[in-house]
Amino acid sequence: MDRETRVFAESHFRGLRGRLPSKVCPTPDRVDFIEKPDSFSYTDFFKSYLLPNVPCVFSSAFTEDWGSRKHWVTPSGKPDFDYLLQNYGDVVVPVANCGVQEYNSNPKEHMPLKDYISYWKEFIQRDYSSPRGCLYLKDWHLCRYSSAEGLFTLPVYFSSDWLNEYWDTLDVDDYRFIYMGPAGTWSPFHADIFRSFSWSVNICGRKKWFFFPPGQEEALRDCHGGLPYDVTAPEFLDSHLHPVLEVTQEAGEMVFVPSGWHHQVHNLVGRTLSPSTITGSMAVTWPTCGISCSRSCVPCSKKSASGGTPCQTGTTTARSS
Ligand SMILES: O=C(O)CCC(=O)C(=O)O
Ligand SMILES: [Fe+2]
Repeated sequence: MDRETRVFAESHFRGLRGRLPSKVCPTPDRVDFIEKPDSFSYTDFFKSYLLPNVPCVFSSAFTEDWGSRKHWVTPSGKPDFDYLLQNYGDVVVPVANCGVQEYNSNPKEHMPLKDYISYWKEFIQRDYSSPRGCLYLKDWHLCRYSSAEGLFTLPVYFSSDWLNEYWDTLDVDDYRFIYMGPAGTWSPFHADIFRSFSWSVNICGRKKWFFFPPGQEEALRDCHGGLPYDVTAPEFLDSHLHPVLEVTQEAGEMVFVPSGWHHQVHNLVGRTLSPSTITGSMAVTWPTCGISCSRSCVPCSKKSASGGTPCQTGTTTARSS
């Protein structure tokens, strides 16, 4: 955290005198798109997105120098299977079957990356279908077992990452994941682990994100209190009952997922390949911000659940996509 942000944060939290903010959490009706790295500082991010706990999308200019965007992608914007095979072919990766629901997730198996890429090629040849189902390589801890030198650069906005710093110190685990899969692969409705913030860069392809502000998930529970598995089912995507923020993420773009926001993610274009790193902060102010925001959003969701006026209606996008 730089000095300007620290001074701002200290004064902000001193002003709260240990209380949670009483103001209702502002739920945005659109997701901001940040175009230029040069004119967007850490303080800008802290004040406009991290502290209010709202999502935003960074343009591909923010990840222009990433080695993965150069080496993992062919000149025509597709995953470079040859490069991936040469460098990681024998690495064993976790693979989920998107076509099978197991509680609110999917069953997982493990296989060498070369087997997954064979499946993927065959899936494309068979016009995006396979008797093996729709397999999604997810939660691959590439940084833990291989050198990720030069592939990714930690964006300054997420440089305070207490979750990974903690696990790195113990040398037990990490929360830096790679996702890869053909069109049709998707991640069911969830909120990120330990109420952390997260960010996700799309290396190639296109992703569709559905975001629900903290507390809004209460309106989606079934009669047993269970959360949905798939919010794209017709009963959930009625934007009058369940306000949802929809974001289309293009290649190179980076999505900031605030704490406690439930989301569901679909890979749209032929192939998608993206690393996703879950971040937190060493600064004690971060968790405080997340908790206060989610609490104050709860009354909104109760209103919409009972059929009253929702906090916000309609589906919005980062841009005019
Ligand atoms: O890309 C995906 O399938 C899921 C990503 C996600 O949930 C995340 O980055 O938090
Ligand atoms: Fe997530």
